[in-house]
Amino acid sequence: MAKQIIQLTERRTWNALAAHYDGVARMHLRKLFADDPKRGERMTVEGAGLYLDYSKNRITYETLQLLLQLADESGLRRRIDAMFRGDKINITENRAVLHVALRAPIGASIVVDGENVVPAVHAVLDRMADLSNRLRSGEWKGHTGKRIRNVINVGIGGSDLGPVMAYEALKRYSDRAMTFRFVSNVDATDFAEAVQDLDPEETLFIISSKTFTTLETMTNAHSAREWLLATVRGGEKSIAQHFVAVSTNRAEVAKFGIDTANMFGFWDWVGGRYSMDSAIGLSTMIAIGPDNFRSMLGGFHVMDEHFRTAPFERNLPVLMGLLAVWYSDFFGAQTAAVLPYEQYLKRFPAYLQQLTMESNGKQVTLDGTGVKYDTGAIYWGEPGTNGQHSFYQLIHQGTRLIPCDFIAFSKTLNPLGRHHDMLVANVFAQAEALAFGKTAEEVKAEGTPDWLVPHRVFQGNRPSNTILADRLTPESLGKLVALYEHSVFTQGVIWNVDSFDQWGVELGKILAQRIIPELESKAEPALNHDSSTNNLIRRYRRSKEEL
Ligand code: G6Q
Repeated sequence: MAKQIIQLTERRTWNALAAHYDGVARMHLRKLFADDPKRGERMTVEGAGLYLDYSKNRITYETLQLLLQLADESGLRRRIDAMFRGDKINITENRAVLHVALRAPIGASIVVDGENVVPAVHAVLDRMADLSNRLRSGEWKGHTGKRIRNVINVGIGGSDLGPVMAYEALKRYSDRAMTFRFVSNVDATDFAEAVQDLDPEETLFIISSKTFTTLETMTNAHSAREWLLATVRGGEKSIAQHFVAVSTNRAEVAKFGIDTANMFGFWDWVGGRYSMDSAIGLSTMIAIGPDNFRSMLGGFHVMDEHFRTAPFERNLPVLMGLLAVWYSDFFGAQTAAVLPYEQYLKRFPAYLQQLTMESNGKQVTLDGTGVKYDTGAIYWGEPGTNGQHSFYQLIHQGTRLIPCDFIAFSKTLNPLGRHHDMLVANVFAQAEALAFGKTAEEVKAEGTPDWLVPHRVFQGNRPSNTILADRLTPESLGKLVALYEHSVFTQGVIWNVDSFDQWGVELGKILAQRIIPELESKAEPALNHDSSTNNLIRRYRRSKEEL
């Protein structure tokens, strides 16, 4: 990769944006809307079947032009092409970044190290479909001949958050005769609670781990194996009917005792947090069936193509990515809220936390020099309307600026009385209240006593995006996830960071490996940590001995 010599803060457009910001920061959305009665129609874009209204952002048309210019100057087009072409853009791990290949149609060609990877992707999908069909039809039986009714995905991070989110999001499409659970934490409570009401003879574990060496996953996998063998007394033979693996590490899978015929592979060019549409999505496919899974992939692909081909001014992920940069770096916004008004998307914010924060929580550029600007924001959120009765207070009247993404669907999967109109009315009302607020004059005109007026004023001018889709389907979920994947990519390109490594998770893992024997050893260990860590270890050792 060619070295980027010009630092972001030295770019002409960056400095133009900084100067421009001073003016925009003083403008109120009330005025911007009043000055341009068509703003709410103009600052919208429809792409890949999703509608984005970005008019309630603190921008002018000039801001938009400057941000788009910044994207050009930062080489966004070149970097998009490099990703789709299979260039090794994850430079610190020397890997291609090709989650887009996971949803490429069968005839496509994406070449990595001289090989078209698309046929291999489809071969794995076909094997996953075969397993899913056999489980869903009852043909695949447990060791004692009972039908498999429970599927437990054991994995963590990228091998867990996507599957959990997708299962919850697409529950309406799932086989309700089967139970799906997800175990991730090394805290034994996670495993114990997941299996406490299940019959081992009817349970299949999917051990999902790219490396097959992750401490949490392997600890849980071994506990699962003991739990199974305590009931199903078939020894190693029973493992084959109750365990399958999703991994890139064949040797470790075999060592665990899983038949490698029941191993589903993926590749080093699929990052953990970008893997829910690879074999890591096996639990999703078993739950919703292969056809639905393929339509989810279709949705991802439609958004991939939109991102790859749409002009930047009409490109949803590009616009959302640029707006995220605008708030992080010019308004100094520390966080961003994602607020899905769809109960099935309750795990979507948690999924996005990993996607965004593990990708762009970086402090050095691709050249290894320290950044002189803020990178990835803190993402958080809860499904509406619940959040309205808790943290929205701070978004409306607190001192911090929190850009919000509202996500809503025109049609509900559970039509019931007036619920859906009420739900959607709340999304629109929140975005409206945030943008326009309520002035002191308006509050006074309602007869509010003077002393109470300041408490009841809403400043407004709080920005938000509204994303509208038709209905939550496997396809629209794929589009939504891809929208955020590519928005994250756009931000990473502007910030010139490697959005695809995650070195920040390493140190704690290494230190834990050192501390485990110190907690377990019978003899008092010689401790060489700092005084706080030493003291905590001693205290824990003492109290675990007490009755
Ligand atoms: C994601 C990260 C990380 C990873 C987990 C699990 O991008 O790489 O969250 O997914 O650490 O790793 P394994 O799949 O190797 O167990």
